[in-house]
Amino acid sequence: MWGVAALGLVVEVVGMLIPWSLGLTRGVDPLLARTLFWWTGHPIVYFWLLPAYISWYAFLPRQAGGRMASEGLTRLAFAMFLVFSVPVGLHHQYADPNVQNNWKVIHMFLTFLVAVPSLLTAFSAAASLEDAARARGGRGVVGWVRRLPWGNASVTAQVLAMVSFIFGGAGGIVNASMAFAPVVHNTAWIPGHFHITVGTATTLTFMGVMFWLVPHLTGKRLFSPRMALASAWWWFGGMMLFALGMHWQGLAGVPRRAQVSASAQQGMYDSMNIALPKLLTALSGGVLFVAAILFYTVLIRTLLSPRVDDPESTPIPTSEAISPAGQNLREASLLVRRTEPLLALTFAALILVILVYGPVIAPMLANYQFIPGQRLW
Ligand SMILES: [Cu+2]
Repeated sequence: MWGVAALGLVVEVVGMLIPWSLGLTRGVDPLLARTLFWWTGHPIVYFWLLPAYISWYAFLPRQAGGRMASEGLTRLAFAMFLVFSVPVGLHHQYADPNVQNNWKVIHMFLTFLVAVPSLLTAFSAAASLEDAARARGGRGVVGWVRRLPWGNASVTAQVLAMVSFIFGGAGGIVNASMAFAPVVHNTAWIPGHFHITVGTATTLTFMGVMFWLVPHLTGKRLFSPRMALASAWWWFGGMMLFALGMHWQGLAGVPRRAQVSASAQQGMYDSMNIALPKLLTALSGGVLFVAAILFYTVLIRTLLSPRVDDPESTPIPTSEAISPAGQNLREASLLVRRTEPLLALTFAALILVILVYGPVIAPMLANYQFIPGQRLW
């Protein structure tokens, strides 16, 4: 994925920015630069998200006392991410001129396809948690949720992270849609969206992973598991308040960045009826500050505590699958060289990227305009 995703930024930096900075060219073409940037810029979110997914598939089921739902489904989800993560960058450029609407629409539909592996993951994660809760005596259609190991800070942090990602994913579909994007474009909605995706779904997952990984790597015991648990709940609560306040303000029209002078802004905000969402956002800062203090206290006190076990004596919580890889899949990886399916998928991803970016970039190259811009050096 990184090989394919990095190409855009590499071409932009090596072909445009470095020659410009050395004075070899008169400027850059901003539209082409933006397009190459978003080729890489969209898949950058998977740099955060996929490690969290790996934890949800490979470790969390075991930690909760259950099994991963299906190995085949897991492989399919990651294969779909590889193929569909890159050819979607125009969904960041709906407002850019000189890009044909047809291509924006095609990138939009490919973006919606990325929702498929995310929904597979939601199904798979819920199924493995249900498996864990039923093994612990959970009953009922939803009553099993109570039997999850809510006292385990690592599990709780990751389950709360998944809950936040339900709202983050729903908002993402709004952002990706050409019909709704202009409503939320450049408003407070957007940073609200980041805070429940990267700021909670992935950050809180990483916090949960650290609660077992740091003891595993150092041979030290987690300092105050109760404080660790509290930090997860405070972070989740704070981010939910923040996101509610910011999405709400965005819909009211509050800009994402300060765009006018402070006095003019005051008059503009007065007409918006945003006292309540502003209060929520302000409160959330305090809640998140408490969460951060709790988290870093746990982390630093853990690191400063004496070593009590061999490093790596805490087991890595690797999950088994309820439905392991089928006979075909296992035979395929024995008969065919293991790397071949991966190569074929990478090749498919590259072809798709060329198909949907070629006709967008070719006219930009044909109409290249040197814009001098500002020299900051
Ligand atoms: Cu994107």
